[in-house]
Amino acid sequence: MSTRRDFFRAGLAGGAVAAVGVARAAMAALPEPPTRSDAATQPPLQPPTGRPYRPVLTLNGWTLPWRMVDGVKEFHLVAEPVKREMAPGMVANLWGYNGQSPGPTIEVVEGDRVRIYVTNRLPEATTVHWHGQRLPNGMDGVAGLTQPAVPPGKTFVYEFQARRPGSFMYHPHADEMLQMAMGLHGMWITHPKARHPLIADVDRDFCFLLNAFDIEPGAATPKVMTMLDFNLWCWNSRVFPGIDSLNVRQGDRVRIRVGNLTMTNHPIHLHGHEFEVTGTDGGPIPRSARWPEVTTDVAVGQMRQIEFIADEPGDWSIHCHKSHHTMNAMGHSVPTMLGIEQRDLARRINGIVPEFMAMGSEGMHEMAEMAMPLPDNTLPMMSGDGPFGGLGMGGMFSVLKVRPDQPPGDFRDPGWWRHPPGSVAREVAAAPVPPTVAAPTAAPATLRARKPHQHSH
Ligand SMILES: [Cu+2]
Repeated sequence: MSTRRDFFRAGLAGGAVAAVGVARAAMAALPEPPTRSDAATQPPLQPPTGRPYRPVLTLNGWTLPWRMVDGVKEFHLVAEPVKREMAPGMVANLWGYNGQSPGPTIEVVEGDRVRIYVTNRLPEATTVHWHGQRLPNGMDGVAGLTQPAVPPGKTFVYEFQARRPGSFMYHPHADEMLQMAMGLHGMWITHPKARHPLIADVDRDFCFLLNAFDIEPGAATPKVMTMLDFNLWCWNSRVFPGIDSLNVRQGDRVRIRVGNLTMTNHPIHLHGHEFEVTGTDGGPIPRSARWPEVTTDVAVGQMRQIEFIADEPGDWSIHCHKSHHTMNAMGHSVPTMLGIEQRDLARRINGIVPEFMAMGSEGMHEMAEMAMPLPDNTLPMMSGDGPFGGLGMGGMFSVLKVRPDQPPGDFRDPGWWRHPPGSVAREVAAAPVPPTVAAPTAAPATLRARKPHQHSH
């Protein structure tokens, strides 16, 4: 039986958790704000007090502990600058809550009375908006509209009842574009208070936020005026290969809750299984309105909650289906080099720039496998080593690992799937086939006939 004390002790053993007092004397009445600085996925926080529920697992994150005061769950969020490792080899300067971006997940039970202290350690005013909640208007967290903004150095308190079960988010509603571009947000899960006809008991419950940053290769701080052209597509401010795998036991009913706080939509695609969207931030979906999918689009400001039975063993990709969202920071102005013979060009440039490498003549997979010289604090565009070589992925990509022998409740990474003999795609004996060498493309005859002036470029 795990207790809150065990949670803290386990964290301390890992060297990363510390309860930190904010001006201890002045804030004696407030709950201590726990903080974590590392990006390791923490085991689900078994509720030490209050009504029981099956907790969620936040990918590369954690759940915020609380204290009970006269039947009210009290939390303490601290908005502050943080350092976030996005994947090994790159640390970003972000804004977050309690040591991390995203902030810790808040988990409560339908009907709970909650009191959330918010301390602002940022250099500018902020608020917290509780996305999707039914609450008194003055608790909605919109600076100027429903409350004065929380000035730097001050603590405000929000109090309301968690009225309906579901998957929600929290984020600022003050200088929003900048504060969200810096990584200020988190998830909120309200568990049902009793058996709910539309909410299944699941064996594994995962959650993560989609977020995006624009960080120049070699830099560490996001460009905050970017509106659309972000270059790091993240789950919980992590990019592949920094995103932990989702580890389940074969036969488990699995729920994954995905919230989107980027500025574009993300079609999230799961391999090997069909799922149903069972809920949104608007609540559980009636059974008659669910249908099977293998991809679900999560639009801006939406939550999608998917469920499936993990009955196919193996290592199954789960990723955004926009292919440039499964790559890390890159120069968008690189021309297509497919089919362009660069060998002689590279040889001549090497005379001047020894590290120069010609890229992409035969596609870009080669880049996944070669060690390119990169600026400091920059990730390769496509990386990750799998059991069969380079994965050639980055960004919004992870792996659902389904194992017959994964112990119930154990979320540890079981390693790569060992495929049964004869079950992997393999080379067959055939005459060698030379790769197609693209000749400079001639315009089709019809086009040439009609538009003679256009074929000579
Ligand atoms: Cu995407």
